[in-house]
Amino acid sequence: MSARSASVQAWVGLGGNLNDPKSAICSALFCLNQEPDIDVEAVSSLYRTAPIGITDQPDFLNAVARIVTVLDPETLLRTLLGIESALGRVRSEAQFGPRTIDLDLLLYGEVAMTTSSLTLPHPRMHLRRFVLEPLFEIEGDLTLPGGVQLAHLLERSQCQEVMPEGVIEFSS
Ligand code: PH2
Ligand code: MG
Ligand code: MG
Repeated sequence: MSARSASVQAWVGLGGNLNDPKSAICSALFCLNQEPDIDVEAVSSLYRTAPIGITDQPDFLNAVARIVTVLDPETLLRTLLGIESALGRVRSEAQFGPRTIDLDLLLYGEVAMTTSSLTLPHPRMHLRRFVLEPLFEIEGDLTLPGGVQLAHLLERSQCQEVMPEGVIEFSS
């Protein structure tokens, strides 16, 4: 059995609203794809989105990527946090406050799980149009673990300002 036969598709949310979030998102995608155990398969457009949680902060840029990986979920999460640090993110901000780059593990195959460090699917993704809209762009037919359709979540999500902000130039 080849190592690749154990590979899983996973979806990563990318965002940022300090300094130059577009180039931080591009760098994060490059770093992700450089990882020996991760291939970036698809990347959404970039979206300019109104801040959720703490509203008195700059607009975010957001995107979603589909990756394929042989890493288990916890190792993948640590890898994402490592890339955030390598790109200079300092973790002293408020939970929903401004940040240079944020990489969130949204979905890992069909897995639904909770540990002290990770909940899958991401516990707030179903409410966040800044996640649902770019995810829908690359994965219109997706059904989430538990059987709910992405299209249904998007219809149900509240009105939140999410505007296309151009394409991300990324080739794997
Ligand atoms: N991330 C947050 C809090 N609020 N709002 C938008 N629009 N986009 C984000 O990525 C975001 C947010 C914390 O991770
Ligand atoms: Mg986040
Ligand atoms: Mg995060």
